[in-house]
Amino acid sequence: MGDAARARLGVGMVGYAFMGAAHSQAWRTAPRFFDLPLRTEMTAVVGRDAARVADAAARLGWESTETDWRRLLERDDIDLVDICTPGDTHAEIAIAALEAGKHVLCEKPLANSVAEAELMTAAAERAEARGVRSMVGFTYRRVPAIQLARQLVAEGRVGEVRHVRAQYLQDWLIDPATPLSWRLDRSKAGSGALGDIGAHAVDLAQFVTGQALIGVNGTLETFVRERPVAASSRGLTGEAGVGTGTVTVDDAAVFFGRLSGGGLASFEASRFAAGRKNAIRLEINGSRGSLAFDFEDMNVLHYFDGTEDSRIAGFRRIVVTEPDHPYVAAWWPPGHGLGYEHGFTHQVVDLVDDLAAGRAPAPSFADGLAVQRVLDAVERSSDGGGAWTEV
Ligand code: SOE
Repeated sequence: MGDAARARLGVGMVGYAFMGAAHSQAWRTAPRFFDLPLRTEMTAVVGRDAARVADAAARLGWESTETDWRRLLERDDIDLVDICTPGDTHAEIAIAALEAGKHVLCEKPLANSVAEAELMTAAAERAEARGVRSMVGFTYRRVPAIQLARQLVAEGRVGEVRHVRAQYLQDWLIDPATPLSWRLDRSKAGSGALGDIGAHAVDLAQFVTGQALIGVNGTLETFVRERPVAASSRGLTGEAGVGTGTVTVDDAAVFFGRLSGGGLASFEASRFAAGRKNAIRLEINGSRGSLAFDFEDMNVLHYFDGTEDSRIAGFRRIVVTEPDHPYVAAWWPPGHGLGYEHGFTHQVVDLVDDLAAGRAPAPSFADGLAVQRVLDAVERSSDGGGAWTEV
């Protein structure tokens, strides 16, 4: 579609660290590989330090800068606010932006508590009635192999779902000398491995099966309770001048759940799984077959068709890079593969398509709230010695 025919969508992004960089590449790349129905513009990026945000804008491709996110709400050239800040700021920014009539894309987990997530969802529902849209950033939904897995479950190819095994394993905290950062501070991050990566595992399990978790029991653990305070994180958790500070979140979470369809699910979220860098693993075992995925081999989905002749049946390794696989036609020839960043690009594509079509995007804030309720139930269960806890 030609530029003149498309309405403009001015984007203002808050935060420019890891997630800000990932979102920036998505806003830069989406219009170059996909035929977007709106003319997206990277209008402004926000950070508190004027010099550092100016540097980030130049590096990441933003046209202007602000040092206060509230300025985005006053600007007529901003249509959408993209929130890439720690969880403790999500509710305030998202609610204000929606009330100011700006669409919102908010990083996961939606909030640091169920109460905040409820307020955000209520604001999103009020805004929705005025055509102002919102989406929460569970980007792994947009990995082609995950989309295919959901399609296969919906087509009945695994039959009735009996077991879900979901793991999100990293190892970046194994070294006790790794310093404190906001992700280890409950007041900033809400929780640790549970909310940061367990949230993705919960969302994927619910998304792929199309079912909700109705109850859980679980245990959280913090293996390293004191860590050095890096110069850059002084004042964040430890006191300035003090050599170490306290980790106030979980390092690992292990929990079981029951799905609304009656199946059982087990979850592990850990930053202490040596050698596992970003291993999001999902296995679905149904009455007719199974599916297995590991993000460390993200272009592949394994499928076992239990209806096949047992002499030749076995897990089939599907390389999910054919043009008729979700999103793939816009990219490379079969077998050339996609990476971590493509999920963020697909997120922008789907969001812009929904905005142009006047559709409510998914995952919605209500979907983010549903995940938040599961996380909260896991924490309550752990506090209660691992007791069964309804979501
Ligand atoms: C850090 O553990 C982190 O960056 C998460 O916050 C992201 O959501 C995940 O995509 C990768 O790991």
